Amino acid sequence: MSQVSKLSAQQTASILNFIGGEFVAAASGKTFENRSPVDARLLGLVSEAGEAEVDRAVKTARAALAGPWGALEMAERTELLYAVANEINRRFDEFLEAEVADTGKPASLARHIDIPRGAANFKIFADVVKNVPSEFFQMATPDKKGAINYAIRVPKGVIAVIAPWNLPLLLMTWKVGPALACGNTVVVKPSEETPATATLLGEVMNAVGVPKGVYNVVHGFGPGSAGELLTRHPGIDAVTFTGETRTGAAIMKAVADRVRPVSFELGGKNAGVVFADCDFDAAVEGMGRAVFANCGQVCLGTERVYVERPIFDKFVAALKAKAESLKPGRPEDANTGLGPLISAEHRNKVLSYYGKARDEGATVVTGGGIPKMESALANGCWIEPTIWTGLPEESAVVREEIFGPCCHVRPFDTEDEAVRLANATQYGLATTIWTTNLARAHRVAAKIEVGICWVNCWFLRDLRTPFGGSKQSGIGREGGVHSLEFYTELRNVCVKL
Ligand code: NAD
Ligand code: 6OD
Repeated sequence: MSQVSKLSAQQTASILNFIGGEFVAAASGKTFENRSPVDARLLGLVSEAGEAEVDRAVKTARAALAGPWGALEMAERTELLYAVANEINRRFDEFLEAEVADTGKPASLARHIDIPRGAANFKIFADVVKNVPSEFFQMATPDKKGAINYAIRVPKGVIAVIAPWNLPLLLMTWKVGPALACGNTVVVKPSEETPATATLLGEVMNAVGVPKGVYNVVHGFGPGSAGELLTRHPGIDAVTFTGETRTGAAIMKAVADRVRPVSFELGGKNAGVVFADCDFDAAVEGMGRAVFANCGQVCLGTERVYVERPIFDKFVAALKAKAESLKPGRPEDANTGLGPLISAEHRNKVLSYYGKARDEGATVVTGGGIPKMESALANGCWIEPTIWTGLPEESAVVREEIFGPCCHVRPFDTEDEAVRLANATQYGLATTIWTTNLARAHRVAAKIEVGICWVNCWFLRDLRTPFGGSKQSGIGREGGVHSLEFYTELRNVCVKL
């Protein structure tokens, strides 16, 4: 039976840590509940790794580096990664079921984005590492015999991967894929909210013959739990993390004494900029996705929308219609347009911003509360998609990341004003611009302080391009060869002839 699909009748952990190729319960016997955000039903009990399990996972990963994994040729390693991708695709429905159960997101979304990208992340980085050019220089020397000087890439070592809950498999494999392709081993700490697919991936690793200890998973929380234990462990060589900016700050402190490198994909308060010359229907459709997809729980999503004044009223009305067309419901229902938020705690946070918006005098264009659901779903973490206008830019609702299906819409009059408003944030992750004036698109894209600027699209990207955030939205870039900067060390070799 799969490790993740059934809740144990004995109420022992049904989701276990994965260490050295084995599924193991924590020696402490500690577990925590994994509940569905759709109806609060208990999905399983998760074994919470303690110091002993984290230590074992890191040491096992170290041993695998020196052992069978380190001994593989690159071609053998990449073959295994292609096999991992194929096996995820073969077990597509199991991954889909597990991801949808943990997140409550519409199955159609996970079917088109989360699971295919989970598999693709292994294939793309296997392709990348096979095609990296290396530097090579011939040098003159005083004795006229010369030297050759070149750089080789070696794995960084044991990588700690700390993942969030919004796109669990996609974002975890976005880091595990390149880490393994470069010859590292990993210890993954999935979010406590979404432990299933990382665990299922352990079965895949075993099935295709990835050596034991290469991929390890420890479950638990952040502070005082598996997350902090892992980032503080002296045996890790680097930390790659996706999550909130303040968690990134805590992880930086945890690794500071040992001066370990970090790669951070952090929070955002992304702007959408809609010019009057845009393709109106495409802009409404695109901004609708950028604001409401995954119930607003996408780091690249838009919570600040700036619309050129001549089309402001028409745009707000069209976005309102879009929001109101999204029906909340069960993930497997084809008519479901909106899933729940991830947890009751997160819903309380989002609702607190809904309250602040009202208190600060926002015009609530639509939403602002909790939808009425059928009784079986009444305990789920449902929330209404919400649009506000009329708030000052200093408002917490306009400045802080909410991570819910909501946005504030404000008019602008000039291109310069739009750029200034978009840049007025401590974050710098993503922007989406809508215009048919290509010269303007290039001009504005160059001025907006973000890691990625979309023009007339959103969430579209060739995975070989750099991905990451500016300002407080991150440190470093991953994607294609850019991932190699983090997951390998360059070693300079100079040979006197
Ligand atoms: P989070 O920071 O609360 O948690 C992320 C992970 O870090 C979890 O596994 C958590 O257990 C762990 N963690 C928490 N505290 C820790 C600590 N002190 N030490 C070690 N690990 C710790 O983030 P989240 O709520 O899971 O995800 C939502 C956030 O992630 C949002 O801010 C969103 O913008 C951001 N995000 C960013 C990107 C990006 O690419 N920039 C992508 C997805 C999500
Ligand atoms: O597409 C990706 O690779 C990526 N890292 C997406 C991040 C989405 C944030 O929620």
